[in-house]
Amino acid sequence: MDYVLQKKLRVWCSASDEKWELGQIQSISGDDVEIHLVNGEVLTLPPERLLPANPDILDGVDDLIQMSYLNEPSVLYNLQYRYSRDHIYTKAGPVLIAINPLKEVPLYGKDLIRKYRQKLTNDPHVYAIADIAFNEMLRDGINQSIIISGESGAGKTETAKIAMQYLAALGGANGMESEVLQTNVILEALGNAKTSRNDNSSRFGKLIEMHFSETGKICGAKIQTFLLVQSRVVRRAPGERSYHIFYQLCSGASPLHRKKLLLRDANYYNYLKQSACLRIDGVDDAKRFSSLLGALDIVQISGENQMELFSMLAVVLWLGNISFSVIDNENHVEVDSNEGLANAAKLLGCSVPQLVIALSTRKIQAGKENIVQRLTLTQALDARDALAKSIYAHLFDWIVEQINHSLGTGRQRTRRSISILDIYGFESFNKNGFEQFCINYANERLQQHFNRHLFKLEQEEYLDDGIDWASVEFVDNADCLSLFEKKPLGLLSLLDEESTFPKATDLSFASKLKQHLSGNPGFKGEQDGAFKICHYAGEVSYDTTGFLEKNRDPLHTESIQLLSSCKSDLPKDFASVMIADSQNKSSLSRHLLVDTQKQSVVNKFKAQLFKLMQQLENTSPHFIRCIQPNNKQRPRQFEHDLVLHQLKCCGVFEVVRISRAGYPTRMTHQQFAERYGFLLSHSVASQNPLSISVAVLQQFSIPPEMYQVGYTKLFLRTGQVASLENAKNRMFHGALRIQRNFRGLHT
Ligand code: AOV
Ligand code: MG
Repeated sequence: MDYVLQKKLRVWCSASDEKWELGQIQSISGDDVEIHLVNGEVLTLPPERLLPANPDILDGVDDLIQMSYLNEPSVLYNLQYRYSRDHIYTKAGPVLIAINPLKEVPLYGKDLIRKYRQKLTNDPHVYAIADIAFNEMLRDGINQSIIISGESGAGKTETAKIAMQYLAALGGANGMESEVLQTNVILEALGNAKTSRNDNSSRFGKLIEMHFSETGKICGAKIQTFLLVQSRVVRRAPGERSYHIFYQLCSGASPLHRKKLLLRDANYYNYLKQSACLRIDGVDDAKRFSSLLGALDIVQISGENQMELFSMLAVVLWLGNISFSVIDNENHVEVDSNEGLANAAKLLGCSVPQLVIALSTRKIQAGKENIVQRLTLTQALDARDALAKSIYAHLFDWIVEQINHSLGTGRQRTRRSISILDIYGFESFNKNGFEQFCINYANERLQQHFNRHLFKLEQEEYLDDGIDWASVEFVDNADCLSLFEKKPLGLLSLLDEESTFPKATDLSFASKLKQHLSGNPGFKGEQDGAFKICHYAGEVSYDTTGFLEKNRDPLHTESIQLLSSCKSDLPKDFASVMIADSQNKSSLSRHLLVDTQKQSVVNKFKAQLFKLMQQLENTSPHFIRCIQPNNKQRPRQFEHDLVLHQLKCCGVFEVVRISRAGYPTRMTHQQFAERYGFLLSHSVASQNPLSISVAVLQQFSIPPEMYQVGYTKLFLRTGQVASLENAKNRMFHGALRIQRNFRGLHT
């Protein structure tokens, strides 16, 4: 206990386990402490039910490292105190905590941007983080990154946009800034959707790299995306929606567009109406569509390309309306000749019979001959859905490519860049499938990067330089990552292996996991093909249904042939990408007889994540942690347990502990001696930088607990450089005054 129980001490008391209340100690007798609560109640509790509260002068401090007591109720109270006053941002040492306000807050706009730029305010803010990144980039010529993490719905995407707005305001000059900002409108239309946790949930990961000129003007940008969730296009939970763009197109397209695209209302399409949710409260899809058109123009996507984009979306919608009839008792089907079929063929630029063949038959090699086999109902539905998903996924990649083309062509690449990372947040629903498995794996990787920078590297630097440092423990998620990535017996390898067996099923996959991973404390095999993983952010139970199919992501040769024979350009382009992909073959498909040979989905995703991590490692990182205040997406509701859980999972308490005990300023002895050595009033016997540094510290009476002298560097606590800089300035000014006086005498 680092405090003494005494009369009048402000304390947090927990009479029950759920709730902490603030009070003041009135009397202590033996093990009974009498406390007067703020609400007037009087309680008598044993000391172990009490924790010290911070003095009220510290209420609502803007950096948690300033708190005298860093216990859970104190931190929560401080955050809630600020949140209820719309101060949604708080620092936790080097990390910015952002609690989602779930309503408009008066914290943004030109005036505030100017204030942060001119350093007229010190309030924690995304603007302040972006400002630091911007200055460091220009000053040190080092690429920077702003890494935004948090659970689904916590506010990452909004935060990313706020950071981009700030950088665009600083670096705006030639219209490039509005192009960069408008990419958000396009990508959100195609890659975001309403889920049960967030009406605008990102279903893909994004890294946007903004490039600046020597004078700090934006001169280009590059967007990289990660694994878009495809299954949503054809299926999702009730009450959720497919990608925004479908609803926007259906309600906002002009009569001319509607005619050209053979378009109907959203509720006409099976793919859209099946989850019984066509609208989002407070969102006008038609209006959003006109913003989308504006954005496409600003980003210089040509009218022709826009039309191609829309017609591919219409193809996807019409594909969903294609139906099949069973024609024999083996469940073989033929394609119904309906409007869906005719319209999909027309928009694709292929003939109806070509589409029928692709959706209802498959060529099988028997000996030296090819036999054409009819598909069963399930196979045909899968083939149809696979085609729709694949067209959508390729369309998404294609639009990103178009955007990158306009953001980057002809403009010089610089070494001055700021990358902003916004991926899908950690998810735990009642039912979790392959998508959550991938999303949560990505979040584990990101958490590892966070741990590495804030805990490992930070502490290693102290130890390497031989300074006195009591290590702060933190929850390392390396074990969970290894559960995923270990070879050959990790989750990803086992999934890939099982995916190569044509006869394997989701259940055989589940039992394989049980067989090989049951000894792992982070894994638990469950009933009915389910399994649990102990993630850094909590336990999640996954249902293996669909895992193998989604990992193989098969698109039949027939479908690829269909696309390459289409008259429209885009399907042909997609087919060539698919063929190129399949040449990049992996072990996955060598055993699969009919489908394209390509890398498995998790394999590709893992490679993307590794590349991303490598890119981030080459930047100087700035971290923002978004926090979801409640599960209802409602403003002003601050649920203690939920917030506390998120703070604990991401290690906020440890970050604060380390930075409080730490020495944020580091300079090599050489640098320090060069910068401050001339302040010495007497000469030092040895001219080596270390001796000079120590002499400077002594001359300015920097207390010994404020610094540590390492083998190569000097480590200083917060505030110490400022006092040295003051001394330096005073000396400069003094020298100037003397010089001026001296000149005065001679003129
Ligand atoms: P996410 O990106 O973290 O979730 P979003 O950034 O989409 O979460 O935020 C969810 C919603 O919270 C937004 O649509 C806004 O309504 C609201 N919101 C977030 N930040 C702010 C803010 N600073 N001011 C006002 N409202 C805000 V996910 O993509 O689901 O992981 O996958
Ligand atoms: Mg998002």
